[in-house]
Amino acid sequence: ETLDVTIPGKEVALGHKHPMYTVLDEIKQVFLDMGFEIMDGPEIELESYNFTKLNAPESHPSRDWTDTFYLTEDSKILLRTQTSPMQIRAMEEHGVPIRMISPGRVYRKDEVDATHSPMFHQIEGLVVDKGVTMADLKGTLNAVIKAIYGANSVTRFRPHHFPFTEPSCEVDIQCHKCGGKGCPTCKGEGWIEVLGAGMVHPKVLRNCGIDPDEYSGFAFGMGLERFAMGHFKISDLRLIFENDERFLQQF
Ligand code: 2NL
Repeated sequence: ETLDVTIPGKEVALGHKHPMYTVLDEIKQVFLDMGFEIMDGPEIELESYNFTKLNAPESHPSRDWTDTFYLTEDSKILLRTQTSPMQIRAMEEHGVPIRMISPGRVYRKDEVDATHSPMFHQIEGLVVDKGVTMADLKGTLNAVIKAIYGANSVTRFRPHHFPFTEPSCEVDIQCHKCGGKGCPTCKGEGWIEVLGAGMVHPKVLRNCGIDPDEYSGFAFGMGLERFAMGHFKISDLRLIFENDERFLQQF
């Protein structure tokens, strides 16, 4: 065990832990208890790992220079827009079976406002083994959500589309404030979106040297700031990054 002295400000002052670390540590523990490994990797990535191997077509809008921070003129090197490239590496290097999560910073060219930042944090997860089905996806994510949001939480799985999973879904929890009737907390919806998920696309498995006729898997992703904001009732995302002592001392 070594101490990484380059990790800044985990304990911002005696007795104060940054809210992002509180939620990160809590979510990591839930997955560790379920037998997942935690893996992290580079924030500077290759275009092939961030997009191509994930089945993002050449024309996909997220590849545009107005959406993604490219570091070279030829658009081959970029700041990762999600932590999935780490999961591609896990499949290629670690091999099957896999149960892992990859938390970390990701970058997108978004204007700063109360709910957007060009740098934010994500946790993605990946399970690959023989015979993994949508039932495993639902069972695992329901268990995770109950561990994080409480045993009484009610979930809803809605069909969605991602290039890297098929089928894909988004997962909502019923608003704990109004019980689904609609209120300011859920913006009148009755439901709050918490994560995106799906069965790993056979092309993505094949791109990583895994035979989709033998193995299947599910993957998911969630934004950590959004979770922290809901957990601590933080109204403006900018507060999380500004390091104002009056904010930090509340945790
Ligand atoms: C979201 C949705 C998602 C994934 C991430 C993934 C990774 C690999 C293969 C397939 Cl290597 N999928 N990741 C899958 C579905 C959803 O994130 O809303 N994120 C904030």
